[in-house]
Amino acid sequence: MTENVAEHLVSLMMRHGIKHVFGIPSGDWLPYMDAMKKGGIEFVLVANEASAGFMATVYAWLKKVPGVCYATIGPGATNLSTGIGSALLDRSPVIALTSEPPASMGGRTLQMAIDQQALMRPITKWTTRLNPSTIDGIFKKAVSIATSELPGPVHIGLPEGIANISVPATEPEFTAPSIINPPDEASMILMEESFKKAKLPILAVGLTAVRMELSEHIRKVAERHNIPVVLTPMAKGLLSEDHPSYAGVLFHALSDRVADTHRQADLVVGIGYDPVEFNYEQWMPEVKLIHLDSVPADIDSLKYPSVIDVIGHLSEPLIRLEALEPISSEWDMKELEKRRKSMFEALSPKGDAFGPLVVLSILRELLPDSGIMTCDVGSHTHLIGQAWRTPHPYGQIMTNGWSSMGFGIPAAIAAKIAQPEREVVCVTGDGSYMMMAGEMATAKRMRLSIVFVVLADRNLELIRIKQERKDMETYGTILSEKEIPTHETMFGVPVLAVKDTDSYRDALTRAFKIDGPVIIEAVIDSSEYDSLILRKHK
Ligand SMILES: Cc1ncc(C[n+]2csc(CCOP(=O)(O)OP(=O)(O)O)c2C)c(N)n1
Ligand SMILES: [Mg+2]
Repeated sequence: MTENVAEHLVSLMMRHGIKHVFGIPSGDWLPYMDAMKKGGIEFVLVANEASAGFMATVYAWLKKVPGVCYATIGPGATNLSTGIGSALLDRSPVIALTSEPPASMGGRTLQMAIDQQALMRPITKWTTRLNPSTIDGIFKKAVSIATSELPGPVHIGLPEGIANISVPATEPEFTAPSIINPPDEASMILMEESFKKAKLPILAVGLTAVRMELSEHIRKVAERHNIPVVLTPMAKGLLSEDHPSYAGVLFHALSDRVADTHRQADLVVGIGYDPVEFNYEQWMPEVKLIHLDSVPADIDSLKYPSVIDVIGHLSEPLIRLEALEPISSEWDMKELEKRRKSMFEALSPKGDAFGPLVVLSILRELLPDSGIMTCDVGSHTHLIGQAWRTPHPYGQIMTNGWSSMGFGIPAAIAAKIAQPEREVVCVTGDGSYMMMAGEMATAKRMRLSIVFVVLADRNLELIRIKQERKDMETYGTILSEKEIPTHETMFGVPVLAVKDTDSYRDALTRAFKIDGPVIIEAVIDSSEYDSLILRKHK
């Protein structure tokens, strides 16, 4: 029995639970799409290949399978590269496929052709070309590299013309994600010894802890020892904002108030703390660090000479910390509660201003706790990072490693595809929206019930504020001098334009009942950002 390369690739993907591939086709890709249609994988046509990379990133997180995206040769591949960057720096196991020139044209001048292997090298963990005679081995290696720590993208170039070559129709083998071993005993003993001596230790929780699903362990360690916990933005959801140990999110709005807690620490315990979001030295007091992660701490060792690396799977070391006698914590948990309350008070809407705070607070009220909110990159992200109550990991989805504008809309589409039973909303800035507006056609075509809230402030606010803080004149950051006229629909998606709180609440209530995507254009007064974001971190 034989089948062709395209069919075999599809059966390999099916064997790994992959049900969707995101991209924009080319002529050479047609046999692969045909095989997907017959084999039960949906090809999701997008408006821009960058979205395909973002979608594969988010799909992988939510489905716990490798995310797959495709782009054609040359410009398709360069567009896709922006999305692949997210898989790399937001740590998602993605298999990126691109069409490449056939081997016979190697080194020749060819329309659309660039060296795609060279293009992909710095933004992937591994890049190769598919060879029909070793297809199973290549796929196995791709899955294994993509899913091992730190997870990330791999690239497989598909030389043009190989799709119809016959290969044996063998039963595809399943490649399980690599097992992460517990840290070595000596490092865990060092960890225990240092932890027992601390009076004011703080837990700093990051992205790896989301992947390793450590919420329960983190909560138990915090409760056992009565100590505060800070989170990176992408670790939101690992500890409830109402928990007595919750001390806030690093880097984002009112970071100076969060610093009032971590400044006092005499020991930092990084739990899955990935500096790709925010380097330790940007916020950490100059004290000892215990770094529990899958890879050693990346930290300035002159400034922070005292680091204990505890490298491996983190369940075991956290169970050990849970089992210790409670330390004599000197943390004033009443003061911590006061700080937490006053921080959330400062992040709640005041008066009748129609700004980002009220937009977020009404959205939080109307979105069920089981829902997912994705966001983009800008001032709004900084506010969301601190203000958005996130009841479970991946309840809020952002890109704080790669931080590419344009992430939010495709992320919402992928979330709805991966978990259709959940309510999905996206909060995006107007600049970010402009980058990915075409994906409204994707959401419409797929009849995805997603509410897209566009914060229309006619500015690249985050950059405008940075400009202002440097005493520079506003220049090159204004998207539109005048209010942009609202259209009733965008690519067939209804647009509800609102300018005040009451009409926003009505529009949102209506939007949640509409079958299919809806855009809410919230024309906001953005002045709230000025006092809340880009504060000191130490
Ligand atoms: C692809 C990309 N280009 C540029 C930037 C730099 N950048 C970060 S935030 C931002 C402004 C975003 O504007 P908008 O989406 O309107 O959000 P706002 O800040 O207004 O809330 C820019 C230009 C980036 N992060 N990614
Ligand atoms: Mg804006």
